[in-house]
Amino acid sequence: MAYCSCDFQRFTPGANTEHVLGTISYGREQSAELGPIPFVATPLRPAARDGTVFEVWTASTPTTSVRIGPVAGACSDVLAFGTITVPEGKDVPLEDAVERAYHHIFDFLEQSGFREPIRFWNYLTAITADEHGLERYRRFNIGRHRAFLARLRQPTPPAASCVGGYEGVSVVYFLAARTAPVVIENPRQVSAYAYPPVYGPTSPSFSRASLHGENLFISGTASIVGHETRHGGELRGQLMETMENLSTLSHVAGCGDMSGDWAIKAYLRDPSHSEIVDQAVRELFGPQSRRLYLHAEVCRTDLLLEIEACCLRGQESNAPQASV
Ligand code: 3EB
Repeated sequence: MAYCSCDFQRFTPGANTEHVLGTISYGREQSAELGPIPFVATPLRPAARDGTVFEVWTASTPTTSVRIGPVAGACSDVLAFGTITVPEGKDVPLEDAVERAYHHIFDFLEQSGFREPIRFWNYLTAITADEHGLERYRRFNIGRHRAFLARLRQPTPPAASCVGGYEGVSVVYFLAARTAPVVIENPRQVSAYAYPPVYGPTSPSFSRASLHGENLFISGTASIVGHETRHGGELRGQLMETMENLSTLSHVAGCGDMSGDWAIKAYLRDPSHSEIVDQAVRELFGPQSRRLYLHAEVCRTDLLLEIEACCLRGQESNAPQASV
């Protein structure tokens, strides 16, 4: 059995919350009945627009809630989940708010003992909007990069997704462990952290995938080959290229037989694309995969979609897996 699972469901976890690491909501604000369980109210909405969906991370062992500063978290034997709202203010440049949020996250990692982040999700409001002469996503990259430079123990950053939402506030949530992940790059793509400066003053700090034990966390993946967008504005072409990138990463990670418990999240600029995208996702990851389609703004305006995937299949091994 894997050390955690990820479910997409219509309701918040009910009476049995003993194993819950965290709940992420698409379409609903904080609800009181969850008590100390970390709850993330995202600025994203389900593509289907017919109510709220919850992403629920559950551990294979009982969890304990931990709050360290502004980070709400929970830990199992081998895994920590945490979340923070990005402290944006009227006169605070986004890079400063992001840098501060990530410093709080590193405080959480150090104090909880789960020192190695293995996967980040970043949901920003107005991601491609201009903020005093620089795009907000580019400001985000500056702030994240500064915090990683100061605090990240791993030689390369772990997997991540970064997309935009339309309502509410910017949030970050993450999974962490006591051992660092093995990071994986895609031979079809330039590493994001080596993108040329045309995409912003600081390149994005993420790896294409993190492998922790036998569990694979594939970053938000789009129709990018080398460092360039392919099939700009064209759905079928972007979908084909994105699936090729996901398939390549799965193979490189040793998960190419596509067995295991897959949880897939797709971010769609146009929510009416969900049926076409679902056909391709089912074909690659199988009809038994868990799938969630969200209405989101992808961080390049010519990209129509971004897809992430988790393959949860292995026990945690206690042996260190990467040099730190
Ligand atoms: C890309 O490949 C598309 O900045 O954390 C995907 C996943 C993307 C994560 C991030 C950005 C991020 O560059 C965008």
